[in-house]
Amino acid sequence: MEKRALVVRATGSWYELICEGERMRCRIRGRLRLKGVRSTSPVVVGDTVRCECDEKGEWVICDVEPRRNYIIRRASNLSKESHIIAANIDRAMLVVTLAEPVTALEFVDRFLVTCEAYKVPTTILLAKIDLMAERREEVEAFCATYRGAGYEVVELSATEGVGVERVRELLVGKVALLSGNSGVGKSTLVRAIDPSLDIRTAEISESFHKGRHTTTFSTMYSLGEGGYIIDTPGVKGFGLIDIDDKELWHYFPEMISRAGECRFFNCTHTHEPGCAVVEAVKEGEVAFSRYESYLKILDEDDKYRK
Ligand SMILES: Nc1nc2c(ncn2[C@@H]2O[C@H](COP(=O)(O)OP(=O)(O)O)[C@@H](O)[C@H]2O)c(=O)[nH]1
Ligand SMILES: [Mg+2]
Ligand SMILES: [Zn+2]
Repeated sequence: MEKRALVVRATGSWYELICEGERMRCRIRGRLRLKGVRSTSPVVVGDTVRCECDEKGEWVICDVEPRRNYIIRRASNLSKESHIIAANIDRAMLVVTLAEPVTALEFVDRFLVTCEAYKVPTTILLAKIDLMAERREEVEAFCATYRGAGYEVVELSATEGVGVERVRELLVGKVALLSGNSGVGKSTLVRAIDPSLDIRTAEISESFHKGRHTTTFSTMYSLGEGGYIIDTPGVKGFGLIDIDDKELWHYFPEMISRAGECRFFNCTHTHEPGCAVVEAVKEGEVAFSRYESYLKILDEDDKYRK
């Protein structure tokens, strides 16, 4: 007998699935493991898998259905090993904080580039907004940068209930990936959205695995109002993979909308005369921090290849 199931937790050694409304735990068939070339795990959260009952009466994952999309990161800048964070995602939600902790803008931009490259619509959640009451200019500047680039930015305070309703709306009937550095408030947000979720269990096993080579596995929660949210552990260095230097600017929406005006059709928006992107940066229409991230990513990828 065979069953189709949704992977809601993947630790590398065991997998938790939802199959016909019921949860089950299972392992992966040995041979399948080998197919996960260059990826730390062949089965990830969000995958639809097929399982079979083995001789011992235990369910094993025997096949993974093709993925609609996925979010991937390189284990580190110099590593060739990649790690798929989650698959079959309708929307990514990037949780960013300007205080406690400070999220680096370069990290935000790298994450957004990855989402653009994999065609995953992304919403930015500017969290712990309650801590920013006296720093409104910074909040406004951040919102202007990313709204100007074409992203929705939701001001959020999970502890005071600000913006939570908008997040809930975005989640209905969808599979959403919640990402962001450790400590920005992802788990607190999940609890605010659906207080009935028992995410303590997950947190305990998460910390249990700390210190191991891969502490990065995600968990998918099924929400009371329909829809799923994937809580990822802190994503630190967010390496980009498979993106060609020549294509990088295609993943900055505000560059796309201006590149048509560049003098050269193959403009890289770095040194060329008559570059409409550089002009827009000078005019303050494209945020300098975004352009800076673009240059940094180009530069770093060069070093990586040499
Ligand atoms: N001031 C404030 N603190 C928050 C908010 N959301 C979470 N926190 C605190 O930030 C810390 C990290 O939260 P947590 O949800 O564990 O972050 P995670 O690592 O992203 O899952 C905890 O001490 C939370 O109480 C918020 O909206 N405002
Ligand atoms: Mg957490
Ligand atoms: Zn240009």
